[in-house]
Formats: sequence, C-alpha cells, structure tokens
Amino acid sequence: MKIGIVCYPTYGGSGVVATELGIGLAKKGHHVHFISYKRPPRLSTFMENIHLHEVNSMSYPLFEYSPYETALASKLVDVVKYESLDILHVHYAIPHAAVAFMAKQILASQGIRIPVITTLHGTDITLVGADQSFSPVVEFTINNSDGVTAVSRHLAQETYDTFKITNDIRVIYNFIDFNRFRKEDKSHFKMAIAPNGEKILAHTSNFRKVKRVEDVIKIFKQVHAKIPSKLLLIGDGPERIHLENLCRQIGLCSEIRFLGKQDAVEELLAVSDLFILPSQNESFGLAALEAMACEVPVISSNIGGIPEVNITGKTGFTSEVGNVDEMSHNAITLLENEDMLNSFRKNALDHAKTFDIENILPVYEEYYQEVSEKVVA
Ligand code: GMT
Repeated sequence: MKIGIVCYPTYGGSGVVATELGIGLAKKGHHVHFISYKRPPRLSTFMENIHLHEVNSMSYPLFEYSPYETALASKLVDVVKYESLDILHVHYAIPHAAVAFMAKQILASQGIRIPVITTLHGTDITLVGADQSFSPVVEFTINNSDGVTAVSRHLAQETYDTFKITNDIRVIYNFIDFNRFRKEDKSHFKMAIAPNGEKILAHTSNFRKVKRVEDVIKIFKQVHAKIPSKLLLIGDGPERIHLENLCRQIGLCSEIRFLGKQDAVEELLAVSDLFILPSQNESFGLAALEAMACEVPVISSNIGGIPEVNITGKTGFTSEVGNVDEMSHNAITLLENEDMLNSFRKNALDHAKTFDIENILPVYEEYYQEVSEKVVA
C-alpha cells in the first residue's frame, strides 16, 4: 500500500510510535510517506520505501500565528494526489484529524477518495483535547474519521466518556521492536555510571508537569537513603530547571545525572535496575514498555493505561498518583531482594513480548485494509 503518515517530529510519544510504525511498514514493502514540519528523529538515515515531505508554512507580516493547518492540508492534498496514496494515517488528533478531514473534502471535490485513520495517543483526548478550546473540533473529527484507533483500552473508554462518540474506536496497542530494545551487555556503561556497584534507577520523559518528575527525585531520595544508588534522568523539557534546583536543595546532585535527550535510550535501560514512571496522566506509557523490553521492572502510578502495561506485583508495582512513600517502599523492596528483582525482570520481558511489533504491525495492516474497503464500497 501507499501510506501517508502525519505526525509530530518529536522524541517521545506519538511521534515515535508513528515513525516506528512507518519504518516497520516500509520494511514489509509498503511505501510510506511521512508528512511533518521537521524530520522525525528516528528517520535519520536513508531507508528504502520511505519518503519524507516537510511542511513549510509561509510567513507574512499579517500572521501573528503562522497558519500551519492550512499549509499541512495543502501538502496533504498534494502528496495524496501526486503520490497516489491509498490511505492517510494521522497520529494525535490535534490538529491532524481536522486537517486530514479538510484535505479529504478538497480531494473529494476533485474526484479523489482517500480513507483517513486517526490514532488517539492520550493528551489529544485528556489534557488538551478535552479543553473547550479544542473539544468541538476533536469530537467532530473523531466521528468523521474513516477509522479511529486508541493506544489502550483505557484511552478508548476515556474518549467515549469525554465526547459524544458515534464512531467505533479500535484498540491497537503501542508496540516495541525487540531488535532494538533488548538487554545487552553494557558493563562498561555500568562501570562509568555506578563504579561501586550502585543500583541504577532511570526515568525517561519530556519533563512536562504531567510526568511528575519531581516525584521521581523524591522517590530516589528515599531509595538512596537505604540503598547505594544512582538516578538517570533521560530527556528534557520545561520542568528541567526546577528539577535541577530540587536536586541542589536535597544535596543529591552527584548521584543524579541529567542526560538530556538521548537517541540510544536502550543502552541506558540495559544497565538500569528499575524504571520510575509516576505520571499524573498516561494513556499507555511507551517509556515503561521500552524499559520492560530491556528487562527493567517498573515503579509507576496506576493512572490511565499504565496498568495494561505494568502489571502490579508482577512486572513492577503501581500506586495512586502522588503516593511517593508507597512507590519508594516498593522500589526499596525490589532492590533489596535480588530473587524478587530477577523474577520481576523476567516477568517484565515476558509481558513486553505481548506488544512485539511483529504482532502489532499485521493488526494495523488488516485495519488499513478493512477501512479502505469500507470507504471504497
Ligand atoms: O506524553 C508524551 O510523552 C507525549 C504524548 C504524545 O502524544 O506525543 O504521549 C502520549 O502518547 C504515547 C504514545 O502513544 C503514550 O505512550 C503516552 O502514554 C501518551 N502520554 C500521555 O497520555 C500523557
């Protein structure tokens, strides 16, 4: 098939899922056209069957805000028409589902039919999408997409609960590529980070408020008081300055390393003993799945879709959002009990395997087929 994928070119979340999906489909022989305002980070080298169309929106003194949606819709019309795409798959409803709807109408006026699938990722429904400034458009475009998927059962339900939804929402889970995310021997890294055999805790995110990275540091403080340990904070974002200040206040700067955005997260996960994800909101928690694929148990909140990924008492532990004491207690229990830690490591890997890209890709291919047949009929 010729597939158009619209996504944010971001390091985390929906951008990564969209990019990995496109790469996986291209490897299976599909022609994948990415449409975004910048090259997604994981598309760094030439790959057969992959095409990238960057959206440039013209600036003009009249525009206080450049009309990106108009430029993206025009680009979609152009790419669908001249690359003869079979389907458009847009990731993150805002503004992509609305833009795809507009492009679809323009193409229809020219006699071209293009099926549109919208994948809901989380904040496009929860924090952002439910806001009155976006909700009428989000609701309309979900109901007027030819296919809609959500990345967890919880997100699908939350979408039904938040909006008046008349369309079916198919749950297609996020996935993991085990060719990349697997535990490898990186003992030289371990030596550099924890030269005295300290335990390594890790957290990856975009350092937005919703991730509650402050809780990660508070949990680490309690763990460190009992167990020689180091904390790796991977990623970057608006909360970083505040978090650096917190590390200074509690006097743990030399035990906590801010590593910034990293391309090879798997190499850091390979040397980690525990992953911490105390989010306020999380539709799935891809970062937790990446850790589990590298055999790292997860201490997390029990919000949103996280319990579908991190099975409490098996692959890690989940607690109420903000219950730093319980999360710290669970982390210490696991780190102090080597047998338990090892069995959780194995369980984490086993459960991660249910999200293997090899299983999820065919589900997307079948869904593309199903939606295309419905639109053409
Ligand atoms: O929160 C992020 O990291 C970004 C956000 C996005 O849409 O880019 O992530 C959401 O999508 C991810 C991929 O489907 C999910 O794994 C995250 O749980 C989800 N984030 C939230 O719901 C807060």
